[in-house]
This record gives sequence, C-alpha cells and structure tokens, in this order.
Amino acid sequence: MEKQPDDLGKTDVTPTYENLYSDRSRTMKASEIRELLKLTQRPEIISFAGGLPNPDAFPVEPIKEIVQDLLKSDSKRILQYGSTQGVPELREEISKRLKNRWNMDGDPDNVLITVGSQQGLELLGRLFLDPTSTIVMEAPTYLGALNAFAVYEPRVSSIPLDDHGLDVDKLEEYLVNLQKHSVNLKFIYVVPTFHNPAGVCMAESRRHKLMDLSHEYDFLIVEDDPYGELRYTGEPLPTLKSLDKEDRVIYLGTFSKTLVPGFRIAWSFGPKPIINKMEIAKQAMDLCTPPFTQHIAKEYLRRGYIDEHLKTIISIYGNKQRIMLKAMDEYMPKEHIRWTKPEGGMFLWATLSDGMDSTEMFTDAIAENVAYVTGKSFFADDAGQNCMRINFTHPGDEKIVEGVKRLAPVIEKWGDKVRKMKDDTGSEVIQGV
Ligand code: PMP
Ligand code: G9A
Repeated sequence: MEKQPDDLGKTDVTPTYENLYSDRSRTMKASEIRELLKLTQRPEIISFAGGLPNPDAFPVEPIKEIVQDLLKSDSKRILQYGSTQGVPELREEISKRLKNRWNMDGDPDNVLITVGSQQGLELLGRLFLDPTSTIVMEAPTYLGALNAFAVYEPRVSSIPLDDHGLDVDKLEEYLVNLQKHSVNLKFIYVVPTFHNPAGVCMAESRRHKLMDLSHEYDFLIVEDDPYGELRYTGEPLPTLKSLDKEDRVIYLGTFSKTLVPGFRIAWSFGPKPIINKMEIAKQAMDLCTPPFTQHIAKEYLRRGYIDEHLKTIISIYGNKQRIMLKAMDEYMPKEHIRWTKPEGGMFLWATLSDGMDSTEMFTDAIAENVAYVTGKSFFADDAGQNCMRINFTHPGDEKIVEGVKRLAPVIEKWGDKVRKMKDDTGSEVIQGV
C-alpha cells in the first residue's frame, strides 16, 4: 500500500539531501579507524585497531584532586569561555616543557591550544591548501592527516619510508624534479618519531638532511609528534623543531597519548605569524578549546605529575610491546608475514607476502573476533593492500596473546591460498608496496 502523509504532512520517504551538499563536502571520507571503533566496541572482539591508550592507566586520582581544587578556588574562570589561543598559563607550561625537555625554543605566543592535534591538522589544511597546492606525505602516513588535508584537495606526493624513517634521498630526487617543473611545495607532513602507522623513527642524520632540504627548496615542515615521549628502549632523538634555525617547522603535540585523550587538549607550536593565522581560523570554528580541561592539564603539569605518569605508562606499554612481539614470534606464520620492532609508540606495522590483501582477510579476522587496521587506509594511493597496523597499548596483556593466536591462523590460511594460486598459475602476483 502506498504510504500516506501523516497529520503533519510528512511521509516516511527518507530524503537524501544530496543535491544540497557543498562541493567541498563531497571530498570528505569516513575514517576507517573511527568506523572500526564502532565495530570493535563489541566485547567479544579483541581490537588491535584503534591507537587508544590503555584506560586502566588513566590517572584518575590526581585528576579528581585537581578538579575538586579548581572547582573550589577558580570555578568562575574554568567554567567560563576562554581565549581562542588557549589558557595563558597552560601555554606557558607547555613552552617551558618543550624548552627544558626537548630543547625547542619559543614562548607562550608560539603556542596555540587546539581540540586535539587533529584540529591542528585541519587548521593547517584550511590555511595552506588549495586544489592547486602540492604537499608531500610519507608512505604510509597517518590516515587522520590524509583525511584532514583531502577536504582541501591538494596534490599529495608520497615518499616511502623504511626502518629508518622517511627516505630523504628519494625526497631529494623528487624535489629536484619538482623544481624543474616550477611546482611550489607548500609543506611536508611527517611523523618522525614512532610513526603512525609504521612505528619507526627517522634516523638523526635524516632529520638533519630534511632540515637542509627544507632550506634549499624552501618549504615548511609539519612535525606531528604524539608518541615522542613513549620510548621503551634506545636513546632519544632530537625533534625536527629543535633543529629548526629558520622557523620552518610547525610542531604538533598532544596530551591524548601521554595523559588522557578525553581532555582533547593539544598544541601547535610554530612561527608566530602562522600561529596567529591559525588562531583566526579557529575563532570561526569553535571560539575556544574547552577551558575546563585546559586548566586541569595546566595544573597537572604545574604539580609535576606528568613525569611520574609517563614513567608508569612507559613501563606498562613497554611490557605490552614485549608481550606482543613474543606472541608474534611464537604464533605467526613467518613465511607469510614480517613486522617492525619499534623502540616506542603504540603500533607494529606488518607486511604480508605479495598478493595477500589485508582488506580481504578482514572479514575472516572479525569472524575470529580479532581486528586490526587495513594497510591501504594509510596511503594516498591504492598501495598497502598487503600491510596491516597492529596496536598493542589498548588490549589487556592476556588479550594480546589471545588476539595474536586468533589472527595467526587467518594469516596462514590466506597466505597458503595465495601461495597455491601463485604455484597454480606459475606466476608472481604483484601487488601493494
Ligand atoms: N596525529 C597522529 C600521528 C596521531 O596518531 C593522532 C591520534 N591517533 C593524532 C594526530 C590526533 O590526536 P589527537 O587529536 O587526539 O590529539
Ligand atoms: O581516532 C581515534 O580514536 C584516534 C586514534 C587514531 C589512530 O588509531 O591512529
């Protein structure tokens, strides 16, 4: 029977609104990680997917203490609107910490507080990118950055990385070529320390070379560093920003991985003219980052709690990484898979044999109640089908072992299948990176 309009004249035909959306909105893409988070909330699934901190390690007691104190002493301020650039005392604490801990020169006016560093990425896209712009990203790269920039439709050139980070020689070849074609490069986006998704660090010599290239070829560098504090072994490396003598680096830091992501407090630290312009763009976006969580974060730093907390999570995450690496070693079919062994961060990056496809395998993995992020999500083009990202910080220790045990037979099954196909056709299946 045909549906009749109800009393208000509405029918139950759902409108699509498609003809109303802007051209810009058509370039928006759902984030695979955000979509997976919905799926992996099912309790039976062991998720190696999201880059989530472990909630058992959240510093609940010190936060409770600070919230109570602040509500008593400063409620009129912490519950009010704040300035767009961010709470001055928090900017002060952050600039001091960047100087003392990482030798990065600057003052509170080099700092803009943002709603997560994800907002820093969005603001940079908004400020710098047009459809005629060219940017360089690593391959693979952080998928949230790909999505943030894609809305502005830049041309993305991907330069591969290896176990020592971005291949700066390949970058140089690319830059020489770019100059021949008079292309103006806006910026290069890099995650040099405990890369997301690859886990690797850019070697120190490469960091120096990248800074030299930025000078020679005149481009900006966006250094995204959510994981730099999470080192389990090895020696610290200098941030690019600390090597920056020409104000070319915009450094993005965040409390999401080192304190709690629910505060949504992060910072952009860069040249004052760029920080000012980002502030203006942010005024139209959200007026200000919530002062409430900014004040809690400020107090957390002032009371000196952060270093103790870092010690705790470094010990927990380092242990989880060892458990993961041991389980991988014990259960994974090594003829079909190899993986990175990072000195910190939150991820392993696994590469499967040529011809295997982590997207095809995904349904089988979910049937076994285990999840990861497919490799192709981290590339601007169609590369990475035979890769996957595996997080080790979020699951409980026993779940890590159990999850690897569930994933290993799925990989074995698909690996054997692809090998048989190659044997039957007598040919190599070429695919992916
Ligand atoms: N950049 C990178 C490389 C990340 O891994 C993340 C979070 N996974 C972000 C930015 C965004 O972090 P947040 O918005 O929580 O600060
Ligand atoms: O989207 C999120 O929840 C943040 C995590 C990012 C990632 O998994 O890389």
